[in-house]
Amino acid sequence: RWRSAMGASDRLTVAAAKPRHAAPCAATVLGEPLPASDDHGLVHPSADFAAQALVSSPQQYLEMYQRSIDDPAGFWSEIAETFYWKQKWSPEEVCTENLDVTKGPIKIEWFKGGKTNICHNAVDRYVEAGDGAKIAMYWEGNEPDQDGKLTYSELLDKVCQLANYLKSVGVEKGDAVVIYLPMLMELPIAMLACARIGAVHSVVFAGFSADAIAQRITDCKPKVVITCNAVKRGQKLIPLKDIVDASLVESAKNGVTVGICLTYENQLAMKKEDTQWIAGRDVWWQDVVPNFPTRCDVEWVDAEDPLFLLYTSGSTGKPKGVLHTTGGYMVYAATTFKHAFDYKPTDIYWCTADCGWITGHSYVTYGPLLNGATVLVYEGAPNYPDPGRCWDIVDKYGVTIFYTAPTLIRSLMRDGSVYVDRYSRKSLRVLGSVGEPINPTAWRWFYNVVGDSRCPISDTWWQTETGGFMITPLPGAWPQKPGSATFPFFGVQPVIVDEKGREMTGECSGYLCIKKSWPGAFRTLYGDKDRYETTYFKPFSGYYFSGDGCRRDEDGYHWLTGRVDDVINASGHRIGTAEVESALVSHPKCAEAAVVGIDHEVKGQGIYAFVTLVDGVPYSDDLRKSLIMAVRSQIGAFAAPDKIHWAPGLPKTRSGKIMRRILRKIASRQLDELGDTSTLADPGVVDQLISLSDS
Ligand code: 6R9
Repeated sequence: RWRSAMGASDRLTVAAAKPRHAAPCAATVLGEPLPASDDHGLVHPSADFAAQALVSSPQQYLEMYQRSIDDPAGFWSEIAETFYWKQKWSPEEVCTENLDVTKGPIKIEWFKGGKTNICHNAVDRYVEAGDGAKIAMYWEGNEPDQDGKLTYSELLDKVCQLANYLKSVGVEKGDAVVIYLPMLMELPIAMLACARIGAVHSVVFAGFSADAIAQRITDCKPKVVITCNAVKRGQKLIPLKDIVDASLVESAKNGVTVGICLTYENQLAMKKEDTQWIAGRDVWWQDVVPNFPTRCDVEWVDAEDPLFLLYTSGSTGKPKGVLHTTGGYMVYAATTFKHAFDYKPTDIYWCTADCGWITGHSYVTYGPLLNGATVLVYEGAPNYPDPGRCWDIVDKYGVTIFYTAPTLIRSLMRDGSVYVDRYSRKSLRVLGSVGEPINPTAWRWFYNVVGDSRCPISDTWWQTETGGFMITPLPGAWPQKPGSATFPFFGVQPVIVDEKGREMTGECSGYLCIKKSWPGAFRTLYGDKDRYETTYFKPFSGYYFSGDGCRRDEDGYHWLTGRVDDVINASGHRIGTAEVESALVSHPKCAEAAVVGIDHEVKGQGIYAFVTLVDGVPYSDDLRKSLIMAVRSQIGAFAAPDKIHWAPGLPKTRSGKIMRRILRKIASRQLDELGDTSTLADPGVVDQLISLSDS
C-alpha cells in the first residue's frame, strides 16, 4: 500500500529490500566521484551511520510512513503528546481540513482547542527538566575573534526580559511586531519573546530595503519594530537603523505609524553616538530590556492562534504574508528537524540560513530549540575573511550537523578544495542542503570533499508555505541519488499532476502538488484569503500546488526541477519577476520591463531584465546603473538584475501578453529554439532584441 501512497513503482521495493549493511553495490563509489553520466548511482549511508540512526532502514521508514498516511491523527497526536500542552486538543479535532475549493472554503486546522506555547516548549521545558546549563546557542561574529554563548537558562532569562518589556509598552496577544535584525542572538530571542506573549512576529530579512520594509509594515501594522543600529557583513558596514528610519517615514505616508523602534546597540559595528535618533519613538534595547524581570508568565494560546507572518514573493508584485499558526507548526518543525538530521542530544548544529527566511525560522530558531539542541548562530558572510571560514567555524565549535544552500556550496567549490582541506571537519556527521535543486556535481563535492565521503546529505525540499521539510532523505534510511530530494516526510503525500490536474503514477514528470494537509502547512495569506485560494488551491482542484516542477524516477525518487511560475530562485532567494519589473518601471526613464531567470553557475538562477525606455531616452551605462539602483532600493541588493538588456519593444501576443518563453530563449542565447513567433503582434521585435543582445 505504501507504493500507491507515494505513487512509486515496483522497483523501489527492490532498492528498499537490498541488504543494507552489505558492501556498497557497484553503482556506489564511496569516496570517489561517480562518473558524470551516472547521476542515478546510489550512495548508501555507511553501516556505522545506519546502526546509530533514528530511522535506519527503508523498511523502518516505510512502516512509519505508511502509519502516518493511514492514521494521520493517531500518528501526529502521539508525537504532539511529547510536547507540553496547557490543555489537550479535543481528540476528534486533531485535523480538520478541506483542500478542495469546489467543496467550500479552504480550511486547515490541527490540534484545535489545544492550548500551548511554543516558547515554553522550546526553552522553559528544557530548563524545567534540568537541562538549563546546556548551551542553547553559540554565536560567532563577523570577525573570527568575536563570539558568545547562552545556556538554556540564560536564554530563558533574556527572552523573559524582552517579553516583559514588550508587554510593558502595550504589546498584546495577536499584535504584530516587525523584527529587522541581523544574525545576532537577539534575533531568535526577539522571535521567542513575541511567541511567549502571543504576539505575531514578522521578521524582515536584514537585506531588504526601506521600501520593502515599509510595504510589510503597512500590511501588518506592527506596534513595535525591533532593529539594531548597524551590522558589519564582511568589510561592509550596513546602517540598519537608518534603513528602518526611512521605512517608517514611508509607512507613515501610507497611514501606518509605529510608536516604538526598539534598537539594539551593536557596539561591534557602530557606537550609540553615531546613530540617528528620534526621541520619543526610539528606545535603546540595552537601556530598558535588562531592567525587566527574568520571569514572565507565558500566554497560553490556541493551537490555531497565529505564530508568525513571513512575507514571500509570488507571481504578482505584492509580497504575500504567509501566516503560520502555533500547534501544528511546532510539532512539524520539531519532528522534521529531528528526523531529517538524525538529531542526537550531543549534536552541535549549524544552519547558515538567516532568520529572515523560513529556513531560519524553522531550522535556526524553532526546530532545533524545540529538540533541546545546541544551535550555532553566525553573523557574518560565509567567505569572510576567506573561503575557509565555514570549516574554521565547524572545527572551532565541533559542528556535527551542517545545513546550507547549493549556491554557497557552488561558490566554495569554485574557490577550490584547498580551503576545505586546511581544516579537519572530523566532527561533521550529517550535511544538509536547501533552497534550490542541488546539481549532482555540487552534491558530490559537498559529499566527498566537505563530508569526506562519510556524511549523508539531506537535500530538503520545502517552502515558506509548508513550514517544514516535505521531501527529504532521512539520512540513515535510504541510499541516496546525488541531486534527488528522495522521498516524502511522514504524513506528506506528494502527487505529480499533468497540466489538466490529472495525477500521474510511476515514472513521470509534471507539477508538484500535495494531497491532504500536514501539520506545518500555512493557514492563509494574511488579509488575502482569495489570493491564498487562487494561488495554491485553484490551479489543481483538491491539491495544494507548490509552484515547482518535479520528476519521479523509476525507483520512486523525487527530482525537483525548479519553479514553474514567475518566480526566480537566485542564490536560494525567492524573487518574483513582477516585483523586479515594478521596481524597474518605477524609474522615470523606464517605460516597460520584463524579467526572466537564466541559468547561473553559482546563484542557480540569475536575474535578466529586458527594459524598454521612455521614447527618446538614449541607452547608457549610467542609466543601466540607475535602473539597478531602483531595484536595490525598492527590494534589496539581492534582487538586483545581473543583466539589463535594452529592448526597443517586447514580444507580445495580439492581446498584449508578454511572451516570456521567447524572452527566456533570447536571454539564454538559445536562438534556434525560439519556437513559433508568428502569433506575436510584431514579430520584428525578436530580431531587434537579438541584435541588441551584446550591447
Ligand atoms: C525552504 C525555502 C521555496 C522554493 C521552492 C523550490 C525551492 C527549496 C529545495 C528547492 C529543490 C530543494 N527549493 N528547497 N528546490 N530542492 N531542496 O527555500 O523556502 O524561500 O519559500 O523557497 O525554493 O523552488 O518552491 P522558500
